[in-house]
Amino acid sequence: MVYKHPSKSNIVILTGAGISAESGLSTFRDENGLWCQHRIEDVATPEGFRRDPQLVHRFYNQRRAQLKDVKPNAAHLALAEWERRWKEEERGNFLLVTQNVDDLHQRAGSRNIIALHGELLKARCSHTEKVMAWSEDLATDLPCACCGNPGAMRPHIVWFGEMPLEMETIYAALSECDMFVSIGTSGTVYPAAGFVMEARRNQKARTVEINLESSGSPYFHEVFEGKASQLVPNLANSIS
Ligand code: BJW
Repeated sequence: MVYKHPSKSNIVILTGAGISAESGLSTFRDENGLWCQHRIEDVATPEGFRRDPQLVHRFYNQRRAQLKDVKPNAAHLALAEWERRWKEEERGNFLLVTQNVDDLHQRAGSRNIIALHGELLKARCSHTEKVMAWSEDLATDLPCACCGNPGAMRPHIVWFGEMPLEMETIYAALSECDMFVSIGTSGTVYPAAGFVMEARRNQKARTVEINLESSGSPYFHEVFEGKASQLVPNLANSIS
C-alpha cells in the first residue's frame, strides 16, 4: 500500500518499550517485563526513592549499564530515516515523542525528539533541578556534580505522580498533526495514552497503531499487528 500525503503534512510519532524490545531491552507489562520483577511503588515513584534510594539507584544503574550492550534496531533506524527524508523534502514537521528512557532513537539518528519520561543518560540535582549528562552509576554517597551534597543526584526519570516533560510542545504538535503513529506501547500510562485522542480532536489526523497485539483503543483508524522492526520500515516506506 502506498499512502499519498498532501505536500505538507505534520507527523507525530509516539513510541514505547515495544520498539526497543527487539534490541534486547525489557518492556514493562509483557510476560517477564520489568513490572513482573519489581514493584512500581518501590522503583518508579518519588515515595519509593525517598524510602529506599539505594534500591532505586540499583534498578536504574543496571538499566543504564545495559545500554552499552544494545543497539538500535530496524524500527529506530526507519524512524530516523523518515524524519531525515521529511526534513530534506520540506514536507512538514516531524516530532518523535518517546516514553522510553533508553537512548536508541538518539543513536539511530532521530533529531526532533522529546523523551517525555526522562533519560537514563541524564541525572538531576534534587536541590537545583539542574539536569546533567550522566553515564556512570548513581549512589547515595556520591557527591552531586551540581551542589556537592552526597546523594543529591537522582535519575532524570519521570516517576508516577510527576509531570512528564515538554507537555506544551507535545500538545501543540498534536493539535496540528496530520498523522499520529503509536508504536510498541500498551497505552496504559497517561498522559501519553491520551495523545491519540488529542490528535483526533483536530479532525484531520490519520491515527495508526503498530503493536504486537492491538492495545484495543478505539481511537486508531488503522492497526497493524506485528513486530515493530518489520512494520515500521513498511509504514515509513509506504508514505510518499
Ligand atoms: C511490541 C513489541 C514489538 C512488545 N513490536 N510492539 C488514573 C487514571 C488515569 C491516570 C492516572 C490514574 N492514576 C494515576 C494516573 C496518572 C499516572 C498513570 O497514568 N497511571 C496509570 C497506570 C493509570 N501517570 C502519571 O503519574 C504520569 N504523570 C502525570 O500524569 O502527571 C500529571 C499530568 C496530568 C495531565 C497532563 C500532564 C501531566 C507519569 C507517568 C510516569 C511513567 N513512568 C514509567 C517509569 C519510568 C521510566 C522508566 O523507568 O523506564 O514509564 S512507567 C512505565 O510505563 C514507563 C513507560 O514509559 C510507561 C509506558 O509503558 P510502555 O512503553 O507502554 O510499555 P508496556 O510494557 O506497557 O507496553 C509494551 C508494548 O509493546 C505492549 O503493548 C506490547 O504488545 C508491545 N510490544 N514487543 C511491537 N517487537
